[in-house]
Amino acid sequence: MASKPKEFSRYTITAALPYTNGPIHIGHLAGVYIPADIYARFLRLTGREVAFVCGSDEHGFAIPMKAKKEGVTPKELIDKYHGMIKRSFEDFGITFDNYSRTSAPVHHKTASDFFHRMYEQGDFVEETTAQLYDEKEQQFLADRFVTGTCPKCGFEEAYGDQCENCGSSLNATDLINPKSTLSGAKPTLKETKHWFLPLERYEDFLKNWILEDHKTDWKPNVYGQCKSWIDDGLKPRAVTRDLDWGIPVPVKGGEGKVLYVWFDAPIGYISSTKEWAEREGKDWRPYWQDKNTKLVHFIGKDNIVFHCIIFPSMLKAHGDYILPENVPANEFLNLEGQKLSTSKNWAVWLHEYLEDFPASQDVLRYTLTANAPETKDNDFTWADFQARNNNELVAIFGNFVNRVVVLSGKYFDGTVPSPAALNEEDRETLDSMRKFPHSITDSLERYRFREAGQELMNLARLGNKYLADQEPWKVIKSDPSRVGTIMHTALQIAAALAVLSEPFLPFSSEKLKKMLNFGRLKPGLNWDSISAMEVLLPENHKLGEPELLFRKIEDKEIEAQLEKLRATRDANESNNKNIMPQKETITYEDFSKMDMRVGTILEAEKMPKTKKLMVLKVDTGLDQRTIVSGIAEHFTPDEILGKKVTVLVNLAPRPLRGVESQGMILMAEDSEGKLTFLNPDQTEVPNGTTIS
Ligand code: B3M
Ligand code: ZN
Repeated sequence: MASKPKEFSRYTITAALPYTNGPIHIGHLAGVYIPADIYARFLRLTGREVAFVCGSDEHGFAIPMKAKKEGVTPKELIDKYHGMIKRSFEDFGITFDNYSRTSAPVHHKTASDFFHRMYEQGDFVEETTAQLYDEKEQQFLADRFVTGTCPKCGFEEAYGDQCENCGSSLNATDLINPKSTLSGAKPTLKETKHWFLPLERYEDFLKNWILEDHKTDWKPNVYGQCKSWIDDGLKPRAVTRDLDWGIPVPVKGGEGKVLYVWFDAPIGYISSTKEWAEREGKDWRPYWQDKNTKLVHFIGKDNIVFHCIIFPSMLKAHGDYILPENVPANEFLNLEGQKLSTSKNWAVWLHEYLEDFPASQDVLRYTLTANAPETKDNDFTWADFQARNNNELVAIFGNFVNRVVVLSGKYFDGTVPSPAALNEEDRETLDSMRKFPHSITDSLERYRFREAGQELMNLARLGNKYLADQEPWKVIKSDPSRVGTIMHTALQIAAALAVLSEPFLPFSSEKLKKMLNFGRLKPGLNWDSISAMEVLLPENHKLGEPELLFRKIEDKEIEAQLEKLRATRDANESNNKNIMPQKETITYEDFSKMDMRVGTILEAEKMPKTKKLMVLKVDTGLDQRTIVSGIAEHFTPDEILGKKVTVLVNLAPRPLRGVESQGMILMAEDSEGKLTFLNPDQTEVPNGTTIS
């Protein structure tokens, strides 16, 4: 049993603010919102004071880009998806105390005041630097407006602010071979002034607060990413952008600039709390400024750096705020072995799920909890979804509850019978039941939701096995009094299930409470009742009507889902046939500057700790040189030894993960991302032969 966690006066639970550039899918639920909701419900059920806040993230480059793609204004886009997302959360029983939005005036004010306070304190460094600029679009390029090769891992579609492959947080000028996502053009550099958060100032604080204080209680995947980020060296981060969509920079010289979306968005948790407190007639400050408040951020792994390094540094700099006690980030969920993708429509959208499986939110909640990517990326398959439903929810949980209520109706006219004389087995079963609140609490307080969900199912297994062993349907003829004891015992387990299932299966828990007529119980039952009270459902308590909690999911329903995904994959494949648009015209002079030679690969080895990079030794005819190439996921070293290749030899050398790469091997990449070498088809062409 883990040591008793520190008791707090109140709990502020936040869940990552979803971008309003699309609907939400099962990956969002699994990664962030179901664990956060389970935790918030559990805290409330155990008598804690909770503020569970979230809202739509409506700024940043992603919004105007998507609006342009959909041919609407950014305002129309955010209104459409804010409503859709809010409804999906309500449909799935995600019990936010407040779901706000960062376009709300309360947020603009809160974020502006926050920036202003830091500005007045001298927490920013003002700097005029050369930033990437798209001459054609007359637009500065940062964040999603620019992609290029990540300097940390070689991933070639890293964004200007973040590499989704290795999670690194980047400045756009860090990218190698940057390309404007607006026009495809190669950016130029243009001077512009921005305000930077000098993260290096917070290195000692972060090393103490994370690497020492949270060494044991933060999840290894979170701690590890923070540690490597700190070890890599903290650098200033621009907290403003040249963009007209967002919160205007509230200081002199900020005209035409807005707060960086990742500066304002986390402050959205505070704004949402303010909005809620105002509505409830409460003071918001204790939820963010009282050391006896436990602050927990629920996020996905791509948000770790922003929630563990950048936002805490902002909170520390501001000076009035507490810091998160934990940030139990989940890894990513895949779908049928492939990465979930909004742009490729490779997802199970929540609104579509409910059309195909009406009133089955709990089946998805249960499956996504059972398979949550808590420590590593995990895979959602429709086969597993069907198995979890049919073999666990129907065959164990539902079967047990149905037998208890139907048999109590049949043998005892729908009332709780007298327990008569409990035997050893009855007592042992009830003693086991009374341990479940502790074991589930222990898992939840360590953010082990998969473990907690399976423990809940173990309670249903206990009831199911007890009934199967006692066989009341056989004993009823010979010893009805014994059956009374059996059903009385089974009903206590059903009542425990009704209470303990609420965080995980809120809709089924509600139905079960109705079947057991919880409304007539005085006093009502709560989490602690189960181990504290001798009897949960007293003798002669009138039960409600039985109803099925879960139904069997047929193969044809699963086949229909798989068919839908096959159709999506086919559509993507045909779309992907589209050839990349031609880049902007260049002059012969531009081309003639490139010096391409025939070369031969002499040595090849995978670069340790990276997925994509391979270190090659190439004979270019001019010399033998080292070239780092992002081909490790496509070829093995043995496959390419001795291969004739085309080498761009006069590309400026650049460091890739500490190895200097002196040139580039030219490759063709098809729409599936498959690479092939561009090499002379005559092998006797000597190394050093120029290609023009
Ligand atoms: N809007 C969601 C994401 O990166 C981002 C979270 C903000 S939480 C303050 O997918
Ligand atoms: Zn990277």
